[in-house]
Amino acid sequence: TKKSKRHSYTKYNTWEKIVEWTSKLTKKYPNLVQRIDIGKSVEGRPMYVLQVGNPDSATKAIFMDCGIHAREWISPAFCQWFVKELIKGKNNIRELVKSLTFYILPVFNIDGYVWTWTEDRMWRKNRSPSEDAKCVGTDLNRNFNISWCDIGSSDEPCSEIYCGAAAESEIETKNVASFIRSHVDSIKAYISFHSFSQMLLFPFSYTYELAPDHKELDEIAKGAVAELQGLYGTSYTYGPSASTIYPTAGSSDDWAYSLGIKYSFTFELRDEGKKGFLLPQSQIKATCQETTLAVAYIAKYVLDH
Ligand code: ING
Ligand code: ZN
Repeated sequence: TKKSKRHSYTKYNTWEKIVEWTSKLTKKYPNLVQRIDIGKSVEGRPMYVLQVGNPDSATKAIFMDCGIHAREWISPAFCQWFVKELIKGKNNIRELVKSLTFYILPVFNIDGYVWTWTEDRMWRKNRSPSEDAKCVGTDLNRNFNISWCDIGSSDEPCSEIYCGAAAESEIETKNVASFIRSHVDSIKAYISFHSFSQMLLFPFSYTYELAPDHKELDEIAKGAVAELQGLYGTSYTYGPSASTIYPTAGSSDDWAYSLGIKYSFTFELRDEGKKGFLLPQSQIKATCQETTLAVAYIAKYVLDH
C-alpha cells in the first residue's frame, strides 16, 4: 500500500499536490468540506472551490480567492493554510466555522500557476492565446465587468495588464463570476489575495471617488490590520485601491462590490519588495499566521453585521 504523505502547508505546492490535497480533504472531512467544480481553465484543468463550514445555504457566506496572478505564490499558500485553520477550528475560528460558509478557491489562475512552475517563474496572466497576436495571456484582474479596460489596463495583448477581448472574455473569470452571481444572496464578503506590498485594499480601484461604504470599510481594514500587525509587527497600509496602490479598472473587488457584496477586500501579502514574488518558503508560516488573524477579524465582523 502507498504511504500517504502529509500535505505541507509551509512549502509552495505544485498544482498536482494541491488537487490531491483537495481530494483528500473531502474524503477525510465529508461533513465539513465539499469540493465544487466551477468549470475548467483554458487548458482544461478543473477549478475547484472548497466549501468549508456550515453547509446550510441560508448561512452567510464569504468567498475567497487566491492565485489570480500566477507568480504570487504566497497567495495560494495562504488559501491552503486558511482551510487548514478552519478545519482545526481552534479558538476564535471555531465559531466562524460553525456560523459561516466559506467558499475558497485556492488557485484562480491554474494554467498560469503551472506555467510558473514549468516555464517562467515570473508569469502573471492566464494562458489564453489571443486571436491576432503572438502574445499569450489576459490579466484576470482586469477582465471583470466593471468599468472594463478604462484605466490601469491595456488593450494590447502583449501587455502584462491586458484586459482581454471583452469583459469576462476569459473562461476563468466567467467561471468565478458565474459562481459568485449564483450565490450572491448568501455571499456577504469577497476577499482576494495577491502579493506583494503588505496592504489591505478595498473599493474603489477604478476611480478615486470614495465608495459609498468607505467609512465602514476603512474601519474594518483598520481593525484587521491592527490584528495582523499585533502578531509580528509586520507593517501594513490600508485604504481604497486607487489611491493606496494604483487605479485599475476591471478588478474583481470592484466587480464584487458592484454586485452588492459590501465587504470586498484585497490583500497584498508579504513582503514590501525585498524578495517580492520570490518570497522564501521560510516566510510562509508567519505570513499565513498573521493574515489568518486579519481574515478572522473580517469574518467575525461579517458574522456580527
Ligand atoms: N496588484 C493588484 C493588481 O491587480 C490591485 C493591485 C488590487 C488592483 C486590487 C486592483 C484591485 O495589479 C498585484 N500585485 O497584482
Ligand atoms: Zn496580483
